[in-house]
Amino acid sequence: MSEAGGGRGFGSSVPQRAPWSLVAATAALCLVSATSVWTAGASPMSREEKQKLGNQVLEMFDHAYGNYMEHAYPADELMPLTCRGRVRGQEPSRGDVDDALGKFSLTLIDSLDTLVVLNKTKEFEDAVRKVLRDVNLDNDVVVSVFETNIRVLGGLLGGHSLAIMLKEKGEYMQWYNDELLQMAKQLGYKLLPAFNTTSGLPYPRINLKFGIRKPEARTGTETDTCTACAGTLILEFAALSRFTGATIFEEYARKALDFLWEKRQRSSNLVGVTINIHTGDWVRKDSGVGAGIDSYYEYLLKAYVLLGDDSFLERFNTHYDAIMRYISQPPLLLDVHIHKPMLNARTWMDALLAFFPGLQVLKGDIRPAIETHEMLYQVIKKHNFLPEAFTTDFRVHWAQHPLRPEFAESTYFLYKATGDPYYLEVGKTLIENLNKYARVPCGFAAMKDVRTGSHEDRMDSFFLAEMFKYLYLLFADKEDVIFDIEDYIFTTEAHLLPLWLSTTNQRLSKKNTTSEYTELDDSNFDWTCPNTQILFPNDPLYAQSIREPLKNVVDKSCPRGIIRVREESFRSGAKPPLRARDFMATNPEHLEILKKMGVSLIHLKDGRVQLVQHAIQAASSIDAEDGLRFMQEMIELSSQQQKEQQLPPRAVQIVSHPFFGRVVLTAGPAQFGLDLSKHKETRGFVASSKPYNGCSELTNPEAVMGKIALIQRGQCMFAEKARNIQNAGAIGGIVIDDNEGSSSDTAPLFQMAGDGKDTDDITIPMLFLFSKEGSIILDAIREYEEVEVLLSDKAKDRDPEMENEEQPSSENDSQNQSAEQIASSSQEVDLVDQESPEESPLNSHPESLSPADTDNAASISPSEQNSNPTENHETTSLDGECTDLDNQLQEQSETEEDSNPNVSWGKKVQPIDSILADWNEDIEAFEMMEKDEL
Ligand code: DMJ
Repeated sequence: MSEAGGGRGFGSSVPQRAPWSLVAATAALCLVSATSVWTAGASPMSREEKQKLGNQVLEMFDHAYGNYMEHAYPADELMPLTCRGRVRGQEPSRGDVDDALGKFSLTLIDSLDTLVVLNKTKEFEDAVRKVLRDVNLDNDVVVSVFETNIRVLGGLLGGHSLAIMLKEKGEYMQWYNDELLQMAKQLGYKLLPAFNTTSGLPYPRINLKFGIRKPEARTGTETDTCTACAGTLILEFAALSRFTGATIFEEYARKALDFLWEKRQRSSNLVGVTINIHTGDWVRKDSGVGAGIDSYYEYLLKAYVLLGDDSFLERFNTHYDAIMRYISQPPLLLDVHIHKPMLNARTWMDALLAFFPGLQVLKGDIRPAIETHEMLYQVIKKHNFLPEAFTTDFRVHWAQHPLRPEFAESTYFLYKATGDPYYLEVGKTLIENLNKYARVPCGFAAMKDVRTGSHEDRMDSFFLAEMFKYLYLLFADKEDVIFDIEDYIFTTEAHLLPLWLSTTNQRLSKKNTTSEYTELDDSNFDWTCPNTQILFPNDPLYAQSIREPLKNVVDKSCPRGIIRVREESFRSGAKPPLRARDFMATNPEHLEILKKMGVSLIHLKDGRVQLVQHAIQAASSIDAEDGLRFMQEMIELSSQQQKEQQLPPRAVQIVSHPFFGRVVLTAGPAQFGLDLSKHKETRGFVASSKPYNGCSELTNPEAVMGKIALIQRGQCMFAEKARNIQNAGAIGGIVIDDNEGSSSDTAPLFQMAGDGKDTDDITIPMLFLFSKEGSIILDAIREYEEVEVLLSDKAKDRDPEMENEEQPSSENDSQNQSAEQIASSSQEVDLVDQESPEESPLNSHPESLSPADTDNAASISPSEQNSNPTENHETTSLDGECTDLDNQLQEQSETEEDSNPNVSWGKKVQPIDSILADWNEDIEAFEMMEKDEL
């Protein structure tokens, strides 16, 4: 795809200028800029190098956008492994994730303003015409109000904002007459029925054609929504009101925000993750800055920037103060309970919180931003991407990574604030990893599992809306962008809204907003911008000096979670409370502590031990609180162990032309045969066995000899199939599911069980592919005959020699063509549908967790009783550094609390009846967290 647009972009030669500049989108707030010239630390990056990287971003965007337009449009998203469009209803449902898809060409709309930022003005003009011609906003489909707002309404408004900017410049978009804005208004009206609740909080979903509640709508029965879902509307809705003069949108979004503010937990000033839209009760009382809450905070601060309304800044500052007091445990950000904010609600963090350092830059709080960003970067260096969730000791909790842009966003803002070339190097790593691990012939595929490097057939629209903008802008100088980015604010989906809206159609300014600000003591709030001389005290090594102590925080972390420990313990020299992971049922001292905490041990008939806690039996309220935490840890540990006892997924990587290792499929392991985690991977060409089910002696041994045999699932035991192909001389086997349409995207990991007998005779590796992944290999054979794959526990780096064989000029063409052919032939796969009752998904590990209905209870199996559970965990090196880190955190905690008299709230001794009153809510909240999905 050719680059267009006014001769700008990285190809043009412009004089070198200092890379540090003002923080985009902070014009109305704090202009945090690095004022001193960079003289030390990370070496400065030359203009040429930055141009090279910028051009690489452009090429990557072309690869993603070009493949979407060629193979998926007008569908909502591209499926980059099968190279076709994702059309809702035509693919197996993925649950809530699909609520973003409204049959409105989502990716095209989400990409509109990215085209302009990347100087693809001609393509933008074409894209706008396509939106106006093809997009229908009146489909009978139930969509998420939040996603539709940030991606579609935001996309249309961002497109409109840049269309009028271009029109004014006089070269492009001269024909444009606010058509995108009219569409945005139409969509705005379609979303309004969602606000028809007594609280003013919107329903989470709406039918684009029938709205809410009508029988045809198939929605409107929900009672809960997430805080971010209700609190991330004001930028788009206010922009719509101010662009059009129709005040109703801003009014509704303000009401929802007012209600959330009213409902904040008054003593902690935190909000929960989900709220009942009718009663306003918090449904989930855990609180963090990631999933479920993230952009609520973002929009409070940015609403102040865009609308100039002090009330939003005041609210933001109040919440920020609470976040920094309770949730921030630098470099970690850990969820807590809103009503017991000194109590951690989790021992893991989610990837969405990676936006927070960027928001802290906007707020002007650079130090914690640098710290958290550095910690996240080290997690990325360890796993190539940020896993959806990772533990406090930086192990993978949820291994997916859907190419989220939050970390790139924070990197961009930190670079703008510090001018430190270190952040350019970070960006370079992100680019390299995307190309190395996520790039496939037909786009970029989400990571199914960052540990194996396997892919998911998914390229979310936010990848185009956000990732490419932030990466491009990171390396761009002012001259590389056709307009002044600092005249705009980024929405949470990185859509651009002009700051001049703050002075347009201001009919709903502060005086109309429900307010109770007089009750707040705002004496501690910054109403002025931080002085950059204080932030960067003439020290070009400022950012580096903050990063330095955290250099090895991930590699050298203890294999234990870092949990806030009440500082009373430190002060009094008392022993820290007993941790679930340290507990041994045979240790009399531990049993004594349990008793003090009100926890009793019940020996069940089947040999398991059940723990039950009655807070009222605890020696004191502090012991009761310790007991509660112990039980929560035990529940979490137990479910973690369950997960870890299952075999991890494996990878099938297609290494022959034209894939060159770029397509990695998630494969299920077998409980027999060669263990790929212990042995070298197996590489070989694939051949179908005859009979295809592999249930009898093969009739084509010459075809499978020395190869990896493909066998269909069903009709006999997996072990029998393995023996038959092994006898025919196969070096490995791949069993392909016979349930048409099954996919690792929607089904849980499948493990192949043995046949209940000794399977030591099976020495070849066996892997399982669901039908969709299997058909990718079958189609490749049809197309290329010789298909070589690699079976392993982790995808191998792309073979550089193979890569070199490619002709860069024809790369996209040939790849796209082959992928298209694969896609079309995939429709022809005709696997016989057979029953395979003997092969049910394995669950050989009985549930070891059985919370009782009314009590806080957990069970442990006998085998776990005497062992320290951490021994089963994947651990990182344990040495003196661990103690240092703990001490560091401990010291921090002490210093923070010493210097902050307000923190005594957290130390308050809670009366036992108040603990009891919270009891059931805690259990409920915890159980919901367990089920929680991003
Ligand atoms: C985007 O759609 C938005 O940034 C949203 O606020 C949450 N995160 C996704 C991408 O990860």
